[in-house]
Amino acid sequence: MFGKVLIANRGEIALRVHRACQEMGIRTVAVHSTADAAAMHVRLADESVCIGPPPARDSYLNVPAILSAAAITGADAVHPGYGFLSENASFAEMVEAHGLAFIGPTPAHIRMMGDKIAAKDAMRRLGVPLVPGSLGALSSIEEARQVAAEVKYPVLIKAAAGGGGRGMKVARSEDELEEAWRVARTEAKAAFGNDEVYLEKYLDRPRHIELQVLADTHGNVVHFGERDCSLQRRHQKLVEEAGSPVLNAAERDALGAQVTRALRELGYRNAGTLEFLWQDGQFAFIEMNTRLQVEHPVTEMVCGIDLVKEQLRVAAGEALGYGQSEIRFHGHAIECRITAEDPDTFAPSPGRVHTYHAPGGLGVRVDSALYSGYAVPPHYDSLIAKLVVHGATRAEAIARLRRSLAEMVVDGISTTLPLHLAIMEDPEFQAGNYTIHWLERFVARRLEGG
Ligand code: MV4
Repeated sequence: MFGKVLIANRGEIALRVHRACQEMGIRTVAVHSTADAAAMHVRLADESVCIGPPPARDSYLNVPAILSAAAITGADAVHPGYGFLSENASFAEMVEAHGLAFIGPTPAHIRMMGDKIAAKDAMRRLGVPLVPGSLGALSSIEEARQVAAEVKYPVLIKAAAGGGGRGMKVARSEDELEEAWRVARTEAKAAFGNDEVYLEKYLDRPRHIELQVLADTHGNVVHFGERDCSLQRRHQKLVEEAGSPVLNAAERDALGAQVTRALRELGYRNAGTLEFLWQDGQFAFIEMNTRLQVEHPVTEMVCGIDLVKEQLRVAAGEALGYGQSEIRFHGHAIECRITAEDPDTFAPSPGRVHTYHAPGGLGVRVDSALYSGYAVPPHYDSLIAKLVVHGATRAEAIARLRRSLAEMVVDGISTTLPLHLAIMEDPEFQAGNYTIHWLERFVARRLEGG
């Protein structure tokens, strides 16, 4: 096992990785910007190195500074967390070139999945179901017209280098296609330096369901079930649950078997998540994330495993040591992403937290780097705490979240706690009756209602 791991991240996820290392007897190195000198991830790590000024591009994205920090502290592995450099294939390559282990997939797999066309092509060849659309990149507007006529309108033009909702344009009919094609390509070129686009039939009311997988370097691949991440606003997830209210055990097993077979074939390693759109009982693969995700705790709660420890073990070359049949799903888990934002307008609300009080009790977990007196810096994303609960049933998990949200105190800044409480109290949410569009409408309705 590794002796020392450098954690190339900040906030709650840096703390999350530190905790796994600590329990495994691995020492940790925190890196931080000057804005984060008093941050909890720095306080708890065994060592810390300042890697630059507040802007992420000069610190948490500063590859030479991070590699130097690893060298001077004698770290033997790097955990990238999520965001920042976590899905940067060149960074993973440089980490390995410096003789360090990258705690994640191979650079080649990160690169493949970063290209949404290559990712879909690989999954198609491996028999994973996709949304109907173009086979590969569109070479001309004529080809776009032809494929759109085949799959029928409405259609979406998506950027190969996109993902997470960036670089997407809908065309509801043939008159809108040329404009969508032109705008998507222009935006993709400007945002990613790559104007390759592809086309898919537009699904109008899907759920976003993703599957958590883990692979060792000995050919073993398992899945840890699905998460329903449909409750999002402007591509920011607010609530995630495991399992999905719309899947039964047989459907989960069938999807899992198909996906683990595909990833074994691909020679994938470490953790990953396959994103699907689900509509009318059908799954369609859209993208794969080659990192540990924000919402991984709901999976941990229903499976009773520590995904970060598993990442560390397989990155060190250990075999999984268990099979799919030994992974069981117990009860239901829900996560609320509490952010430092106005709960009505979503305006950022950085600043000093006077009082922080975390809820507790059976089945309650809070992943947060907050403490009383901490100042949330304005330079980074606004996530301040993940409140995750487990219950024997979905109804128990919701009841537990309602009482935990009511117990939680974050004073001095605005947070989304009141919005989360309102979601938990909503009858449609309680019935599990929602799509990817539900939350935007809920937020609008709440605002009108005053
Ligand atoms: C789609 C779609 C409908 N049809 N693809 C948005 C983010 C990116 N990961 C894929 N996205 C979508 N792709 C087809 N063919 C609708 C979305 C989408 C979405 C997907 C998941 C979660 C939230 C979403 C919000 C708006 C649009």
